[in-house]
Amino acid sequence: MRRKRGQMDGVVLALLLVLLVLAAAITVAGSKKFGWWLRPLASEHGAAIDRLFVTTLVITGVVFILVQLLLAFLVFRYRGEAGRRAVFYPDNPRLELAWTIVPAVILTMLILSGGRLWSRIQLSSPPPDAFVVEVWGQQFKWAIRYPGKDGKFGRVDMRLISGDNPLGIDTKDPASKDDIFFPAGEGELHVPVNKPVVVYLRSKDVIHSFYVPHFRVKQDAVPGMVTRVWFVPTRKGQFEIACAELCGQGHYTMRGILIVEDEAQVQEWLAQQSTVADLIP
Ligand SMILES: [Cu+2]
Repeated sequence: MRRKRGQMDGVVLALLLVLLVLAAAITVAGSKKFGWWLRPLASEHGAAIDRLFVTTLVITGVVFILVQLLLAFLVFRYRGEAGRRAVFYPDNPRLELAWTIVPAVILTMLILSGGRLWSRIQLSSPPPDAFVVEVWGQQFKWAIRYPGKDGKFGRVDMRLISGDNPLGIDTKDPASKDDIFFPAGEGELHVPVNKPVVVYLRSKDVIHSFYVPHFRVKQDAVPGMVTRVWFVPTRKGQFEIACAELCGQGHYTMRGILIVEDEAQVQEWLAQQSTVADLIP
């Protein structure tokens, strides 16, 4: 009976090892095909985020590997054997203190540096000449509004929302006349390269989250309030916008396109678009 159990344990162990190797192989093959970890960086502030991310990964990764090795060693070293009796080992205050204080200190340092970086990015004000755009979340697409030549967004009121006026723009407000808007899912977000871009976020229904992985930008769009995020794109190209807040059944389809190009190209493109005065009678 004893031998049979030993054989079974051996089979389970072999299967686990095969599974482990298989999982590692799939992960490595997948990373070759889809890229490994973070998307190639395309914003100014992102480098500091990546540094903190890698630091956190290295610290937690080393601890993870050490703990697993220790666990494996202890499981093997003190495995059940004929004649062996368990030792009664109720506590060890010194050891417990050490394994409480050391992780607490490390985690506090990580959290503090994360908080400092976050406030540096999020609480700092964008320069006054920044490029400004508004992005609206709506199940399950993004709507976009540019302030137009005057640089000011017109007033919006949800009671004015209609088929022709999906964002509820108040056409009586003079600042709204030259606004340029794209109903949900109908436009691309064009922004200039190497210039601060401020994105004001709104939502028409539930909480969404404006997520641009290449820019290390992620900010919630909350119904009833306007949130803000700003960044400096450092690379021209097309980037994917995703929704990072589970917002309903179609959440996974909530994608948008962000195009970074020269400022002159953005202005030229904007000049070709219809304004509120053209579109809403
Ligand atoms: Cu969403």
